Amino acid sequence: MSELENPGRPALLEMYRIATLIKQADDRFIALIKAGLIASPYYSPRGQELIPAAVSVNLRASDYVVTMYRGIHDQIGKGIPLRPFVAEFMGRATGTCKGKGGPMHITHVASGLPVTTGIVGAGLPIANGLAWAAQLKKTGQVTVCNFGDGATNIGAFHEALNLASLWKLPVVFVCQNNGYAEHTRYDLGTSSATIADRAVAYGMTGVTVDGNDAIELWRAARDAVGRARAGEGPTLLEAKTFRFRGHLLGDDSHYIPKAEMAAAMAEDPLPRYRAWLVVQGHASEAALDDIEATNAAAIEDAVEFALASPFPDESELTTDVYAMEARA
Ligand SMILES: Cc1ncc(C[n+]2csc(CCOP(=O)(O)OP(=O)(O)O)c2C)c(N)n1
Repeated sequence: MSELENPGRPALLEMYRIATLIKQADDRFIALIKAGLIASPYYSPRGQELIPAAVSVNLRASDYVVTMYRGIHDQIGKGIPLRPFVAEFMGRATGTCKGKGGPMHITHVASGLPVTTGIVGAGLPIANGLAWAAQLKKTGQVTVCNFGDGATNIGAFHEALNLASLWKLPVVFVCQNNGYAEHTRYDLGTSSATIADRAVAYGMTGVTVDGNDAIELWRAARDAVGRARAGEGPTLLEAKTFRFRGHLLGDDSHYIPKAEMAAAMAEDPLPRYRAWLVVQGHASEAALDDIEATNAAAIEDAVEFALASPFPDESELTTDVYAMEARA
């Protein structure tokens, strides 16, 4: 963990709270899927928790976050309320989209989460739209757009970066580079040595950081959000990380060399961050245990709420689906 300027104790502990809440929710969701209580493909963000934790402590409630199918970490990081969030994940009528969006389309505008998309790279032009609206309305809002390394080979990525740079849009493009796009290793699908290198072509700041280092992440996010907020335009922030549970649940990661997997596991960001907080005197083991116990209680409350909630009624099938109806 880097020893440079750090965010101070409240933000350090808030990052721990968010990162562990993500890990605990991920463990719980997997248990529920295995128990047959959730019927959905599941894309675990395990290993990537520190990224949204460090980004979100630099955001305001009114800022936007755009994410994708591997997105529960970004959604929890932005502060989506757990009850409607888990209910949506389980397809219940009390969910953020009345149970009709499901895990691929978690949307909660009040928390600043207007878009979750299953289409790789599709979030970037949408993030530009949100950022452009904020720029025109002079609201001071910043939009953070999360995606993987594979998304940077999609045309929309390049179009979005070009426009965002040209118009100095208040957007931070966060590439969570976990080394694989589905089953394709980074260097078999991507021509540039780093994702941040790609920023050069668009005249914007590009930064690569260790996605396992909370302080390095926090500092890079603070600078990028600050630039966007000050009207200095977008940043491409690449956080190098690793996904511990394969592309989606059930993937045995056979395409990842065993030594690479073992090395990544040894760098698990959460125990590293916990140990650092204790050694540096920012928190006691007991204080960190308390944070995790509070998280566990909040998750259980949300799961119970969701399980007790009904599925949407068949009569609701086309409600909120068509634009004409939404206008009526
Ligand atoms: C436009 C499009 N092409 C292909 C897919 C199928 N697909 C789903 S996830 C994925 C891999 C994306 O990898 P990356 O962007 O690195 O994100 P990660 O899953 O590693 O977080 C692909 C190819 C898709 N959903 N959308």
